[in-house]
Amino acid sequence: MSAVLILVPAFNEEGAVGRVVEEIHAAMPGTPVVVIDDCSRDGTVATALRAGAEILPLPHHLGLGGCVQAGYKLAYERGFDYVIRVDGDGQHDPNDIPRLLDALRTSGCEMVIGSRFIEGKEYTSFSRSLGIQFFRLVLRPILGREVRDPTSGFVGVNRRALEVFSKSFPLEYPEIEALVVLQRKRFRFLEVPCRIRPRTTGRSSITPVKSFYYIVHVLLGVLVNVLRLRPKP
Ligand SMILES: Nc1nc2c(ncn2[C@@H]2O[C@H](COP(=O)(O)OP(=O)(O)O)[C@@H](O)[C@H]2O)c(=O)[nH]1
Ligand SMILES: [Mg+2]
Repeated sequence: MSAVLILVPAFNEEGAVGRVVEEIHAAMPGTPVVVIDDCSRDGTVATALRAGAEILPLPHHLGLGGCVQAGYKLAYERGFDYVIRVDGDGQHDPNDIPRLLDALRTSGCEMVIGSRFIEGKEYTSFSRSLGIQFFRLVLRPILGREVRDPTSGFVGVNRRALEVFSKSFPLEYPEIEALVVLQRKRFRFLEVPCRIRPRTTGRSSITPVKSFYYIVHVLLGVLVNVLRLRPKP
């Protein structure tokens, strides 16, 4: 039987993380859940512990990418075969985890992405959907195919991707650059329909003001990764 770990990155998510952990336990009984705490200043750690999660406390605030990579390193070192990332803000529905895991196991793809655009209409803010459409266009020629939801953080990886990501993973806003890292390794990904729920507490890291910074930052990251894609002379 292959070993599965659920990783939950969290920064100041005391209002949501307890419920997230409980929902994961209900959907995936017996599967270990690690909440990676990015130096939260609220009761995130106490709430997650009460709900039955293990905590990976970061010694410094790293931002989302560093936070997720710390979790990937832990999972790789502990020998897990599959890892599913579920955000600590309650936007990902843990009932979708078995479907992601199933797709990961049966397809042999290195990564599966929970995509909000494959089925029906989903919750997305206006600025977010503009960003998604922009990055679809940017990524298409690089990946050689369309990715419907390139900013989704609801992703599952197998051990081959875990090995790569535990060594090389984008620091701040990781989702889009991670796809280019995958492409560099000629790894495959698959999108699986998922429900993304609106945030009910806490704050998103991508505010309208930060959107511009996000776009420039991610574009530069993509460019650096594309340059690395080219074969060495
Ligand atoms: N905002 C923020 N979230 C972080 C950070 N480190 C880890 N996270 C967690 O990463 C997840 C995704 O962040 P979020 O801001 O909701 O991104 P969005 O869903 O793409 O708008 C949440 O579970 C956060 O708690 C950080 O430095 N800032
Ligand atoms: Mg979120």
